[in-house]
Amino acid sequence: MDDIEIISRFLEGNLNLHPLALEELKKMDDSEIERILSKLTKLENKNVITVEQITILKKNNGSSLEKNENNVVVFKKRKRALAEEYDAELRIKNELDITNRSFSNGDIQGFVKYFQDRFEKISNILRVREQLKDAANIEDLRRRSRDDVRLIGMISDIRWSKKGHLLLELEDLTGTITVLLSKNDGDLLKVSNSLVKDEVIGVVGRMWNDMVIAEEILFPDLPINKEANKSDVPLCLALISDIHMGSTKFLEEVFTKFIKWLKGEMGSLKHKNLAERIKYLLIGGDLVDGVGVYPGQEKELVIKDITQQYKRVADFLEEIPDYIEIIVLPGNHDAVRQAEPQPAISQDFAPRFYENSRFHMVGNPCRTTFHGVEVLSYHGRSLDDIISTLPDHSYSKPEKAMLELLRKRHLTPIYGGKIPLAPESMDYMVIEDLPDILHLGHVHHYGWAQYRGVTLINSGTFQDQTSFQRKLNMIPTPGKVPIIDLSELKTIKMEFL
Ligand code: D5M
Ligand code: FE
Ligand code: ZN
Repeated sequence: MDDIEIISRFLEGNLNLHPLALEELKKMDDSEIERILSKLTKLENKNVITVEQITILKKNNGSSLEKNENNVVVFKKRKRALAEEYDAELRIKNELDITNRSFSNGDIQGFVKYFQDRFEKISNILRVREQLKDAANIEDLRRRSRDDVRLIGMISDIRWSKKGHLLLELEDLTGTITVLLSKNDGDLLKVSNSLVKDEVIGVVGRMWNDMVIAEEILFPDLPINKEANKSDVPLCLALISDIHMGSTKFLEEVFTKFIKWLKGEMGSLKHKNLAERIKYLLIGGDLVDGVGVYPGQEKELVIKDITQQYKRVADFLEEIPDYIEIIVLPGNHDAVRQAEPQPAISQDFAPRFYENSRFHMVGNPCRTTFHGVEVLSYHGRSLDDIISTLPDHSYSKPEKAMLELLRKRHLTPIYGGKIPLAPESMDYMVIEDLPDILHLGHVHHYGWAQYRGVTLINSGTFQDQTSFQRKLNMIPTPGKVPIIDLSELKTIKMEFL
């Protein structure tokens, strides 16, 4: 409708419009205008209709027109939490979740298939690059007369030659070849700070005897033009991990504050308004401290039975308003197999999580879509390997190590590091489709970064520094909780310590 049509429709109902209200209505389609008009004609007091009144009547903001005690129709501000007004819209990608799908029996055939799948998936990502679209098989390289070559391979060995060159052994499905990064090419050699065994890379170079002299090393990386998805409803997602229930170092007061805030019982008005927009809570593993996870753990436990530990977590989580959906993935302290990918925490250990459909028990890693926003969650054990293997990384900057995972397009690029990997028939750890948010935990340190349209978040912990972490000089950041505004894809850091 144009200005005149809107004004006359409202005049027919004896309603005068403030100019700003008219502006707001002009943005709406006809059916929305008619819907608002039909509500306003019920109003007893028909003063000039303001833009505020129009905003209140917009769809889904929770306010309404109701009759008061004198039977007069008035505006009623919403009393329920905003997130309660909306239906949940989350989709768990079961096809990328190992729960109930594990076929691994750990035999050699399994490992061969697993590595082939890893290689194929990542080389397909690399092949999209202009420079690599004609990359050759390693076996064919030696037969070529041209001396400039392009290849894609998995790194099976990294070593320094006596003369100070960097030598990579690269493997594909047809053979292996040595790639030399010359000590005289300082810029190229910088890449040695981020290369790890078992990752798949692309090489541009030239043949020299039986070797490739590298001119450029290419990571699968992210395209530069990725647009982030956003939700069209004003809901939020809270990300946490590493609660460590049962540990003497579990910070009960801090966790209680967080739950109280979710219930709307704590915080400034601004923070309360934020809390009531939270529709989802995603827990990235290590809900409990577990038992027998490391030698001597019993001395650091207040709850020594794992079922009791889960029972206590459930006591806390069941306090959370019931319109909040809770997604739970396991970590290395949880009661599931250690080999990754890990299936969901089972009903045997955590029965109460299976009694209410608001709990979504998923595997590690897992992919979830919230109102169109894609979240990839992984507990984060491979960060230990990245941080201990590569020179530029530390526990105080987990987002930097997470960036390496994104650039390598793999959640656990180093095979046979600290993490046992199960040779499933496909590699669940490849980052094939790009997420909008990459969420990890495990290192107990808050982290945030943005890279090419992806938000990287480490959700920290609710456990104080353990004696082990003190020995390593690891300083955790308990009680910091990232809240994702799904409509703007912004992160708000809440602190509960
Ligand atoms: O791990 C929390 C962090 O502490 C993570 O970065 C690993 C490190 N950590 C803790 N215990 C050990 C042991 N025993 N060996 C090596 N690294 C460790 P979390 O999974 O919460 O224990
Ligand atoms: Fe942990
Ligand atoms: Zn952990």
